[in-house]
Amino acid sequence: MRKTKVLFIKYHEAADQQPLSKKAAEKLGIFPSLALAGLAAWVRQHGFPVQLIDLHVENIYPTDAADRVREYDPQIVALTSKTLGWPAVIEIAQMVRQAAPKAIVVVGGPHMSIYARESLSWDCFDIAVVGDGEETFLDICERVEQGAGVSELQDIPGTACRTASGEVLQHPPRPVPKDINQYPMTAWDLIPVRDYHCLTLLKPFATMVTTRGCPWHCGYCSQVYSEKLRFRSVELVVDEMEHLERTYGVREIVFFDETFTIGKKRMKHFAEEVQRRGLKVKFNIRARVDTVDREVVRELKKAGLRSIHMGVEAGTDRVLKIMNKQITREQTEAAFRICREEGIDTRGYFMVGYYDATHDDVEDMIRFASGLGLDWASFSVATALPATDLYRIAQERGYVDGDFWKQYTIDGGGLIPQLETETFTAEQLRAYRTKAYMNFYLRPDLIRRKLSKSEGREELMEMMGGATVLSEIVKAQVLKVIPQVGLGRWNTV
Ligand code: B12
Repeated sequence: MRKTKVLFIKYHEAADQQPLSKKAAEKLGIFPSLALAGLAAWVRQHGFPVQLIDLHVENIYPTDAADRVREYDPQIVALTSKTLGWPAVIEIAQMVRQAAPKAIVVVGGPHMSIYARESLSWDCFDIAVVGDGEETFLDICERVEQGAGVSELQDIPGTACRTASGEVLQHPPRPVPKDINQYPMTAWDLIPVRDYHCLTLLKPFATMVTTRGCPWHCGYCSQVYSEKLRFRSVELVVDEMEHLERTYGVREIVFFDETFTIGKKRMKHFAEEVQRRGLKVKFNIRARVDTVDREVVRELKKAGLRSIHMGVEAGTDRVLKIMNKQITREQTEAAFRICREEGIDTRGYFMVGYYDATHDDVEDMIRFASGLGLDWASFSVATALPATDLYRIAQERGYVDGDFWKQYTIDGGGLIPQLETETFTAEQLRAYRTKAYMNFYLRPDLIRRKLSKSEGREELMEMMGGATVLSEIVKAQVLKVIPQVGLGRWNTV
């Protein structure tokens, strides 16, 4: 075992939703960080002692973990960051600086792939890692093991760092790793698997991502990854499922891949392998409507597929085109019909307020959502996240102030801009979202359908739980105490 101890700390993802009660916040779902637990497994495999603290699952503030940081006395602290979580990540880094002043604080994750340089204006961070983290992070750990201090970590490819004079350097990225099979499975032993929860999942559950990269370019998606798709082998994926079922009694797996259903041959192989090993664990997946194939859905169902989630986004081909979603309304109808006929639970995601959408488009979308035969639907107001086409257009048209997210990174937060356009005020968008939820969930045919299913009563309870959360969110939004951003995506699972 090497002597460099590495501590991974996961931020509280509900930090931007503080007005919600603890009960409601918990209902929205808490998931493990695959980034941190994956990197922990990887450096541990190379001999480094590791520990992981998840502030979210423990539902504690960063300062509540200070004693544990002090006690572990790590040489390296590793943090992950998404744009919306950025203020929460800063708080952790500041706590670490106090509790373990000598530790090198490394931050990675999607936000670093966009604003690494600006992030380092916060001197509680030493190094920002851009893109896939394994090789770069191992490089850092090995150098520290050999005695390097911060000043000797200033030439590492794939990082940004701050020099002694305060200058921020950003080095060229590393080549994107082609083979993701070389990385070990998530360090599940570091994670309190039974403590994670989500309204619609069988407990205990686990999460997995089996691919990296995405070849599509949807206008609202933060393009922080390479477009080159890379797959984990079916054998390794099923090994992990087997491990989760046998070791932790996991009953459901959430495959968080944006499009799980890529490659008919791969899907059939996956379904066969799960059945060959006699696994009982159920799973749910995310897919694009244009990758849904009846034969594949049937095979996946035999293997344990419980539900499928797909982005519908809009009810008109015109808006889908503006979003560059590269699907049609007809493909959407066909995909959900197949899933319904094959007995798979379905969830659709919809967005209101995309630029150049009209009031008629939104009304169309609301009607479309109710007519698709979905079991669940999530509606969100379009948010112009950084590194999206939507953000570029919003800047060009003056819907947001300059480079809002850059300033937010430097300031450590800010009131997330609501995408008011010539067509919609923020208030109208909120009203449409509420209308969409009411129209969808208060339909007698939906309630009847849920009651006719064996899990119907449970589902209605889930819906009631969801309604409580929703009413709190709406209340909070009316009071304007929380940013509009992203809420629709919170109850995605
Ligand atoms: C699973 C997931 C979720 C889960 C989170 C589960 C969890 N606790 O981690 C849920 C559903 C809760 C979620 C919520 C949201 N999500 Co999300 N999510 C994903 C998804 C699909 C997979 C993430 C994942 O686990 N990947 C697998 C791991 C291994 O990859 P990774 O996280 O990128 O980590 C690698 C590198 O980034 C790097 N790295 C990461 N951390 C660190 C740390 C260190 C120290 C180092 C060295 C390297 C490093 O190394 C890792 C291995 O190579 C991604 C898209 C994707 N395909 O990755 C979107 C994604 C991360 N989410 C995104 C968004 C926008 C959101 C929401 C804002 C949605 C919303 N509107 O509410 C919220 C944010 C909540 C919050 N406050 O943080 C964006 C983030 C964009 C951005 N600019 O930050 C993504 C990229 C989707 C997209 N393309 O738009 N999400």
